[in-house]
Amino acid sequence: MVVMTDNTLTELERLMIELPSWAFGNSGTRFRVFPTPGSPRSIHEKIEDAAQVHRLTGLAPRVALHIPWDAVDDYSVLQRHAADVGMQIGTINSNTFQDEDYKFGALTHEDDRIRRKAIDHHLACIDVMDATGSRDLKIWLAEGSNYPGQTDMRSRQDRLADSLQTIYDRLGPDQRLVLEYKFFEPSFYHTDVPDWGTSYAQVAALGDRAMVCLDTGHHAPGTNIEFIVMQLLRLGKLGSFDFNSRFYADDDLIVGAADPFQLFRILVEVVRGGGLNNPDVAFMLDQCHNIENKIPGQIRSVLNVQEMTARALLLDRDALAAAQRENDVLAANAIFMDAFQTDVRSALAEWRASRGLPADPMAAYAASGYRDRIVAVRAAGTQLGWSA
Ligand code: RM4
Ligand code: MN
Repeated sequence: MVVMTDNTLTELERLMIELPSWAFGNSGTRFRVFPTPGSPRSIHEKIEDAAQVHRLTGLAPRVALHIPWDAVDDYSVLQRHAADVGMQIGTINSNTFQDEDYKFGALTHEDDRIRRKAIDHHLACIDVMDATGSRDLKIWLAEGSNYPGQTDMRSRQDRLADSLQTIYDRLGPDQRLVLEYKFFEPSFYHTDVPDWGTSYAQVAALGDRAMVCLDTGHHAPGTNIEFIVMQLLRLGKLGSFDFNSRFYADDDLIVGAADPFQLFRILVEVVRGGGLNNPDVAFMLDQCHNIENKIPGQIRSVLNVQEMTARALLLDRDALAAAQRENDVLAANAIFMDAFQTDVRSALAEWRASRGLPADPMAAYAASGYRDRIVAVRAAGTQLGWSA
């Protein structure tokens, strides 16, 4: 039986993970979207589903919106609805990847009219943030090119810098911009923000309230993601995580499912770099549950983050530092692996029960009857899809 120290429990108590609204809607691959019975028909229902995840885990009081997918006429009504079910509205995500005009770019587009339209969309997202009290504007750009010679990569960086500056200048004093990178897709040859270095260069030019968003699924296979985490924390520019897992490309699978050891290594660097429970570093999920049920899929993900955080906190850092100083390669590695291989599940179950939460949130969800209710109540009407 693992004994958690008071310090570990205090850290776990403060852990907060933001849920993506789009994880609750139907999603799929480019081949097929399989609808899940009971999927939400409105952003209100997505927030109600997110509230179930929080109710059963105590870990996820915020839900991120994607605009225009989650656009409503009155955001104060939406905010009240969220508060009524115990939730807050978190990060606002812009979307410049589904409009016909953006075929050849948005914030990098050669045509000033289209580039201005994309900038204005971001300014409208900041209006939403003002209304919801959200702090972060998250920008992920689908721009790039498919063939060598197709476009001038250099001038696109210059236009991107100019566009981001206009957006950044509109932010309020307590608001931030986080720029997410992704190495490929939908563009297959070059991408305008493909890596942390490009994101860092762009946000560093803007100022203190512009940071990098690291989506764990957005790297080439074999990338040492924990090194990037270390470096961005060292530079004070890690603004947020989009957690998910992947086997091949941007699979958006349950966090920790594909490579639990990688999740552990990332969280070890987060703890090492002061990024845990640090308001400057938002923990978010970015996932699509294509074949599994969405609410338990999100429950499983937040529990996996909690479990790996607990294991990272168990790492004996003093012993590790001593072994590192001695260049005792095998001892250092053994200390590291000991923490990873510690089973914290029953300790966390007990701890949950002691706080009035279900010891087993997955079982509690299955027993709650919530799924049967939404399947019945939402049988009529149109379910929301990933791109609704
Ligand atoms: C993108 C990116 C963004 C997310 C969309 C849905 O790949 O990861 O964070 O908003 O997907
Ligand atoms: Mn993402």
